[in-house]
Amino acid sequence: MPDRAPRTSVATHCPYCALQCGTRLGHGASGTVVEPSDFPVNDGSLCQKGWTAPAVLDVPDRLRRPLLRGPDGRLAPAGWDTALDTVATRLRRIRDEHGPDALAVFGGGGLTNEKAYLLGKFARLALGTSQIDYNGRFCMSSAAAAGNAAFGLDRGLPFPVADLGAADTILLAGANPAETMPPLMRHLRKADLIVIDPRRTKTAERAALHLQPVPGTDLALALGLLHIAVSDGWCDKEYVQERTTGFDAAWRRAVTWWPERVEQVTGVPVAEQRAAVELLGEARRAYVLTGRGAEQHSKGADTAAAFINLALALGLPGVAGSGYGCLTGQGNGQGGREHGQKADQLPGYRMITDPEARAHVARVWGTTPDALPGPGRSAYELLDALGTEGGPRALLVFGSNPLVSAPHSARVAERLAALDLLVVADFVPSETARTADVVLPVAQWAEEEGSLTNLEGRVLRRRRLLPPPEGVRTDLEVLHGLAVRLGEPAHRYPTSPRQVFDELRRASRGGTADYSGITYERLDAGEALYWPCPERPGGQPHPGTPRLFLDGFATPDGRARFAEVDHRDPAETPDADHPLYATTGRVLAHYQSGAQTRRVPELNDAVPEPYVEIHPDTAARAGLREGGTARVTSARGTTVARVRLVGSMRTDTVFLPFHHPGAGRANLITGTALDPRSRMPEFKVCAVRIEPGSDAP
Ligand SMILES: Nc1nc2c(c(=O)[nH]1)N[C@H]1C(S)=C(S)[C@@H](COP(=O)(O)OP(=O)(O)OC[C@H]3O[C@@H](n4cnc5c(=O)[nH]c(N)nc54)[C@H](O)[C@@H]3O)O[C@H]1N2
Ligand SMILES: Nc1nc2c(c(=O)[nH]1)N[C@H]1C(S)=C(S)[C@@H](COP(=O)(O)OP(=O)(O)OC[C@H]3O[C@@H](n4cnc5c(=O)[nH]c(N)nc54)[C@H](O)[C@@H]3O)O[C@H]1N2
Ligand code: SF4
Ligand SMILES: [Mo]
Repeated sequence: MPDRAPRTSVATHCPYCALQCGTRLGHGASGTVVEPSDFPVNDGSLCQKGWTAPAVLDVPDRLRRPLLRGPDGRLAPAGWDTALDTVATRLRRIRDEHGPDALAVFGGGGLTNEKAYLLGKFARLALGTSQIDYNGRFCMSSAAAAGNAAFGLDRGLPFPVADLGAADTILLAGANPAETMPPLMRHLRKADLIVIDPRRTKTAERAALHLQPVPGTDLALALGLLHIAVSDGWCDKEYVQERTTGFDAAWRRAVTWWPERVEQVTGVPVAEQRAAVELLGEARRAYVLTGRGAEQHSKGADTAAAFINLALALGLPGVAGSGYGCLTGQGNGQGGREHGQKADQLPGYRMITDPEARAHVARVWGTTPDALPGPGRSAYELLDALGTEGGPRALLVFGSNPLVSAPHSARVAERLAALDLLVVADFVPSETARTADVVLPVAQWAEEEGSLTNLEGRVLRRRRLLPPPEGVRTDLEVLHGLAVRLGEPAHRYPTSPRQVFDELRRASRGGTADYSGITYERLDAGEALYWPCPERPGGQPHPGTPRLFLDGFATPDGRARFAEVDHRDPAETPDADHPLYATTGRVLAHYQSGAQTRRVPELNDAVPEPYVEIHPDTAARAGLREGGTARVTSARGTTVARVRLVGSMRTDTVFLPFHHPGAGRANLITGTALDPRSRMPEFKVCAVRIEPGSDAP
């Protein structure tokens, strides 16, 4: 197969975050080498993770053969036929005994568009289950819910990243791009930044104004900023009149959030609230952007909506040079939420409950609408139900490491252990893979073709430099192999990414995220294509849509909707037993559950163990010293971390990165309260106590 021959160099993109920095991969003396390309989002730069990404291709414990857990309880190598036959036989047996919803799938926002699409199809048709969701639920779901409600469509940034470069003011609510997307900072150099973060992050250090609220109080703060914008005359009345609906109802809530009340709840001084609104109001071009700090709450959707309300009152969304956006996180966090691996969705960002959507997708899949299951459980609810009465008894994981990254990890570990069958496809023995009954070794980014959609909604090609190591298959090949063994026709599960993409285009046609006009040929010719990009049979090809909403929003009447939202407390607030807030997040050197970056020596050396940031006074009261060990305990459990004294921390708050496994997992303490609209867990706030520990973390 010529398609499999190694190439000397390829233009592709970084395997990690949603910025999808452009790279060129080639062969060097000691293996694969990477350099940045002049792609507009990274403009010739990469972060430390991007530079070291090739190291993951050759990690010493790379999975190269399927593993089966034997009668002795150990994982042992097996051939592919044996592994896939075993999985298919056990899936059939469980389905015969307990019905199709006893089989479940957990996907990931790092999967290519093709994989996400085929995984959704595999779950609904080959397994016949409604029980599929993915880690994007932990990531983008709150902003997505708010964006869909306000604008009729959810595309993280409805404008290209480079547009930010011309802004006068940018408000970043709960985002730390200086560590999570460093090359993005190049586009933020000109603007005055307003950063809302309980911590003085590297991003906050570069801000004109840093608002440092109590964790979990952004909703009150956003209502307060709207209050000031309207009372102090910064509201764009003409825009509100012509381009929006629902202002009065939203204002009825915000009117009660006068600045002094907001200061009491959030801790942000009135003068700073006013200064923020002035910076935004005076700007000719301004943006409001949200990150996980504002969104990963049991009121994350309402909080994102409150920031959208503020942006609407200032007349920003749908105006060239200004806007609202959310910073999507994972490599394919955008595409991953469009092609049907979410419990309530079908390809094209269609809703699984919509009869027309079901009819369209059933046609493309060569089946009838009643053959398609309905909506399933959301990610945490799915994990929580594993092995329970009426819950799934088998789980297939593609592209996630929930044992480290899901909330309340002790509970998740217990549920995974209660399964009759756990199958994990991965290229490294992640913590979750190590507990599996069957581990399937798959190809990595530089070893396969595909496409991803970055945080701007731009569709990108991932290209193959090398063949996968001997014994390793692609995710598409794995899905094909399982589907056929489950009795599906082989042609329904193509293993060629191009063929899957062509089917995805048809499935997305007419949907919100319409890819039908995008082809590998157009992408390979260097066209910059942002969805929606419908096919125009016979006519000029559609140019794609870099900027959405300029002529109107994607709602039936073309107007954006203000949301009627009000503040509420987090599910947990400090009390006598647990007197501090804990919040969690990321550091530059590690990615997510750390399954990949902990295996790269340079990254692991940068942050080799879990730590907790604590204000020196708070630490002293608890008897903790710099470099010592802290036990951090919530109502769910205890995690162990190295103490870092940070003078700029709030004295009522501690911070833990969530990249480490074992006893140092931050998710041993996080809670399971879910946002009622998005089903997002409250990763960003829980109540804890801290005390000295004896063991090193
Ligand atoms: N280095 C690195 N980069 C990454 C990733 C990674 O794992 N590592 N992951 C990628 C992914 S999937 C994602 S989703 C993005 C996430 O990117 P970000 O949203 O930038 O990342 P986080 O660190 O989770 O959260 C951002 C900030 O929220 C703050 N925060 C905590 N609680 C609150 C609160 O109640 N209110 C407010 N306003 N802020 C709060 C934290 O202090 C933190 O600095 O990063 C992407 N890029
Ligand atoms: N406390 C706390 N917890 C959090 C968060 C937080 O801020 N605080 N953030 C949440 C967020 S935003 C996210 S996105 C999640 C992410 O957390 P996870 O879902 O655990 O994400 P990763 O660590 O990227 O796990 C991806 C796994 O899949 C593998 N993998 C990568 N690419 C592929 C592929 O193409 N195919 C297959 N088969 N495997 C692949 C990797 O090797 C890795 O083992 O964590 C969430 N958890
Ligand atoms: S910012 Fe994101 S995409 Fe760019 S090099 Fe770093 S991890 Fe990769
Ligand atoms: Mo994420």
